[in-house]
Amino acid sequence: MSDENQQFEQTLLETMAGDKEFVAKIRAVRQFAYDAFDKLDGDKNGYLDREELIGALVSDKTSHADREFISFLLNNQEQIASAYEEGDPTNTRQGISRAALDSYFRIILNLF
Ligand SMILES: [Ca+2]
Repeated sequence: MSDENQQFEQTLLETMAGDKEFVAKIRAVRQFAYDAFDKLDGDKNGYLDREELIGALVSDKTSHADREFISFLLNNQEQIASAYEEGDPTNTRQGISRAALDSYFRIILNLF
């Protein structure tokens, strides 16, 4: 095997390892979002809006690990919210619904 091929294989392996970690992280975020949904949804309207997520992010009660998950949700809020609109485009403005979480993570995890 040439050096170039070896190099290519090495890069490919590293990329795949990176994907595995990424998938594990995405799964962890999904689990967190499902488990913490009711707690995060302060006004119990069925949507996680920006204020609720930011409130949880800055709360002393939120662990470091959970902050990372919440940051992910905040950074991807619009994408997640628009993954499932229930036929009503105003839903994306209300925040993330459970149905949107379902659709979003199904789409993301199908890519791997
Ligand atoms: Ca809410």
